[in-house]
Amino acid sequence: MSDASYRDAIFSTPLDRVARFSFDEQVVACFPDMIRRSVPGYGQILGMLGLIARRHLRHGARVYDLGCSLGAGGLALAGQLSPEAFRYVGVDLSPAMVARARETLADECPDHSMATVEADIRRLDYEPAGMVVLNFTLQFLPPADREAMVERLFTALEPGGVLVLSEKIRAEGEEENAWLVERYHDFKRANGYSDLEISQKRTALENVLVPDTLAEHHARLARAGFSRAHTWYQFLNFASVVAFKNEAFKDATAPASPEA
Ligand code: GEK
Repeated sequence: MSDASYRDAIFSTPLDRVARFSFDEQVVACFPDMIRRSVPGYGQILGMLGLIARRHLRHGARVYDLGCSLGAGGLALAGQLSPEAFRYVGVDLSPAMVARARETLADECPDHSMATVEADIRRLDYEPAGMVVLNFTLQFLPPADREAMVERLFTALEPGGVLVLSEKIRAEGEEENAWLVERYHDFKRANGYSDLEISQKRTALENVLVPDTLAEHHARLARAGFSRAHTWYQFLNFASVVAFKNEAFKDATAPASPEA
């Protein structure tokens, strides 16, 4: 990922009216800084994609990265897997994101198969895939669209395919949720965001980012047909789940396939 990214200062001055958050040019320019300072565990989750792929991805299979933004998921995979191991398709609705992702992926991983598509992930015609990455994207779809989205991804996955779903989550209990949100704001403060920035960003995301509980995610995955789903990561109110379609059993003690 290009580090020629600006520091996120979008909400640093008082705004009369805070507009709904959108992934426009202004956000794209500071996105790597914004996501690193705003999403607990972002780098660790990216770092695990290659390890999960090595263990579960059929050699040479297609990997969708939905809501790929600047293609960080693709860069993480290409950094860990050989060019023959997978074919990456990054999809995003924001033209500014896709343009930057396309450029970065071509520059940084010229030997890998790295495609980018500007599209709404709800309406894409999916080809069979061995892995789907939904890193902090489902949370931006209207809640009413999430069930059908997960069902479509289940259908697109090959038997043995794997879905990695990372999301901002809401805790079941009010008290627990309030504690997690407060500590999340502490986390943002510690990463250099002011109280004004935190509160204006919160307003901008109201009704744009609507988090589900982990139980809601697991129930939806089960309804779609995933045979098994594990929450493998949680840091404050951010979590990642891995879900398997008709899993071909793999010996957990065996070394990951060397060719991947
Ligand atoms: C990363 N996964 O760096 N169709 C396609 N894209 C969409 C849609 C949609 N309907 N709705 C939102 N997006 C990335 C981070 S960011 C998360 C993902 C965040 C896109 C939107 O344009 C944005 O690029 C991305 O989903 C969400 O690993 O900013 O918190």
